[in-house]
Amino acid sequence: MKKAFIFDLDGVIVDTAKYHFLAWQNLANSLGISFSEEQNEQLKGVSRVRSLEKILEWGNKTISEEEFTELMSKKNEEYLVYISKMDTSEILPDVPRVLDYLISKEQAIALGSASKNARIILDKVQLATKFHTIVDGTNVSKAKPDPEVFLIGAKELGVLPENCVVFEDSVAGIQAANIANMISIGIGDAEVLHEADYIFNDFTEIREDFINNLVSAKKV
Ligand code: B16
Ligand code: MG
Repeated sequence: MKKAFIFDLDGVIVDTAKYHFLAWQNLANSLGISFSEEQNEQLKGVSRVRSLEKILEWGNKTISEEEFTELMSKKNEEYLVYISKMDTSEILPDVPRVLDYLISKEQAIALGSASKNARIILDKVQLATKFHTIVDGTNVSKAKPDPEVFLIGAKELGVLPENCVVFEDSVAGIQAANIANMISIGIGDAEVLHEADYIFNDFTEIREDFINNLVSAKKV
């Protein structure tokens, strides 16, 4: 039986949340807005536009449309400086093992990320060739928890949603997978990701027999 396995990027394959944090923090501080790691948590899986809107809301600040666009590119320029220094050492533990096992079992594999920088990051960590299709922030119009990103991935792989498995680190991403009627696997804190069908701290906990069961399982 063939299943599709859809991977989120930030927080699942690599820990780029720390770079988003540094770039958003600099930007927030330049506007006189304080920005904590807890607030950064709330931006996981959230689009760039929505992230800036939230920071401005937290700081009770209104800016012009022009300034908004300028700030968005400024944030991304700084983020790209961090990204440019990434290499394979930044891949989260056991991600390549799970990807290679799925490939050996001839399963379909997609990326389903909100990031417009997903391709650059996958190239930097040399994982781009492991994916049959890459769906990212440049292909979607609706942000997670809307299931659009995962549904496009399933369609491109020619696999029905109920035969798809999604790995996600954000609440919005787990909700998107559930709405899409896909099996949702949370990577991270069990309390935060309690809506997921299964939860693991990281990929080191995902064993081959679990993957074999997923290959024959169906979302109920
Ligand atoms: P960019 P994911 C998301 O990626 C991040 O979690 C989120 O923090 C970020 O704002 C969003 O991508 C957009 O990223 O600014 O690079 O387009 O977790 O969906 O892979
Ligand atoms: Mg993520």
